[in-house]
Amino acid sequence: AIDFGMDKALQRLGLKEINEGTSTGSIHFGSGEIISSYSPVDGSLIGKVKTTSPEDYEKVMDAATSAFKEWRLLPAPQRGEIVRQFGQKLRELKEPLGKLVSYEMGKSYQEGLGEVQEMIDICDFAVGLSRQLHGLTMHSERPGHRMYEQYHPLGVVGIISAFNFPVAVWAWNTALAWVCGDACVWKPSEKTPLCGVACQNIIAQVLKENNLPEGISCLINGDYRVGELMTQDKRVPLVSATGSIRMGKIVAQAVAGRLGKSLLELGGNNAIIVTPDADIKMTVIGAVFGAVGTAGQRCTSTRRLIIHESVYDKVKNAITDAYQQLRIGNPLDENNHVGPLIDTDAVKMYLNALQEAEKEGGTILVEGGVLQGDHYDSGCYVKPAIVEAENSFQIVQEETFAPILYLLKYSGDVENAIAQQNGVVQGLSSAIMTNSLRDAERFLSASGSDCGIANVNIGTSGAEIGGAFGGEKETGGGRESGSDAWKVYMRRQTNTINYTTKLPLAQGIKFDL
Ligand code: UN1
Repeated sequence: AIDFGMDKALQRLGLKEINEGTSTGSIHFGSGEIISSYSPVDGSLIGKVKTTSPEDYEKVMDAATSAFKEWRLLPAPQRGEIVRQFGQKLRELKEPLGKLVSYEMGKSYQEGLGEVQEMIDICDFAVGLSRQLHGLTMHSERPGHRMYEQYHPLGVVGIISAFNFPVAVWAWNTALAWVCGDACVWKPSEKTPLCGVACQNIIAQVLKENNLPEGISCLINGDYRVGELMTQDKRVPLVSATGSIRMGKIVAQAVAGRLGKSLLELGGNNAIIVTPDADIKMTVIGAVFGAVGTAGQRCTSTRRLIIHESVYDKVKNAITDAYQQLRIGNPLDENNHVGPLIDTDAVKMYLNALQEAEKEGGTILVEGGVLQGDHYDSGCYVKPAIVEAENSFQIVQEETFAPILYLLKYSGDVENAIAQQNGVVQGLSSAIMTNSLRDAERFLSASGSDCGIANVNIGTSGAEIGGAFGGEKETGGGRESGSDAWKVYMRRQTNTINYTTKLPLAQGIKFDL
């Protein structure tokens, strides 16, 4: 076996003790049952993490609430300085952390590094933002009055993240929330708990070096029951959750039940429309990376290709040819394009989806299947598949977190393609491959794509951190990362100040005593 340097990486991330299943005694480590983290790469045990019991959770919340009281008083640019230092540490640890992401989650090492790069980028963004948490000034209708609005820190923010981006999605949320003055409590996926511990170790070090309480960043571990402690907790004004639509509906209802705020980033069913004059080479690269990258486990993965009938065969042949070149195997080996799925449950869902697609009348163009043999011991390696299907198939309407690409056909106008692309319950990412200005603009218009992300001549995945990230409909409506997504992590206050000796009332109301 090739040595990919995992031991050294784990050591650099401070995961040695965890490896032996012991607790470091730090506030974020629980006393509950133990989760063992097995790598989907080779099936071996990477480490064990203790989960957070309800009693541990109380301690974490005490730490977070008292840290918040201190943190919110630090000027925002000074909070930015802490985030800058965190970003610096991430630069130093990019390789080991990227490797751990790859090993614990199964995405390619390049994508693991890319994920850490997203963390670094959002830190830089947050540092700049720390001097730009602007409100507006307005003109009061009353003489001698000044009116403006300001943004204040919100409180303790809960973050629930998914296995597929085990570190970046946390960073999108927490880096912004930190400069906004919030303390954060993070529940990573129970499928990637070591990524959570590694990140906590890094920020804990930065906070310690700056004599700040570790409660500014807390980690809780476990399954949905641990998440529920947060969604039902009035001390958590905002819960940001990434995951399935099913999970999102449960979180949203629990949080709304106590009139808290939730930021939801749920499933996608992303399509690329291919018009008659599309650049076929670009289409193939965009579609293949979108469909098989991260083994189809991004919420922005390309699941559907909606191809004009005039170029259908040409695109179909080019894509099926490209699939023959794909190398599936250990994601730490940079020669491979496609790594494993997260676990054998995911493999079952993948197989089930292929079966359903065939049952509904789909035609398999590129055969799927589970790989067997020496290098595929974990049982999580599957072949990326392509199925000719109809948008109306139940299985096409669903998000299957696996490398299955459905080819759909449209005829006539681009409106017909847009109708298919919008004809699902999800609304995250979308794209059009075209050289027609008219088709591109129609796709982007008010009657075009109904998704939170709409790209022209780019695939559906690989969004940059500078834009707001999220989607409409059952994707949940939340926006994270760039643009003005920071506003959700703060409370807004409108202030009117009277600097006269009279008290005129608004709307010209007379009230003489
Ligand atoms: C996710 O899959 O939850 O657009 C996030 C992308 C990434 C983020 C995906 N930047 O592919």
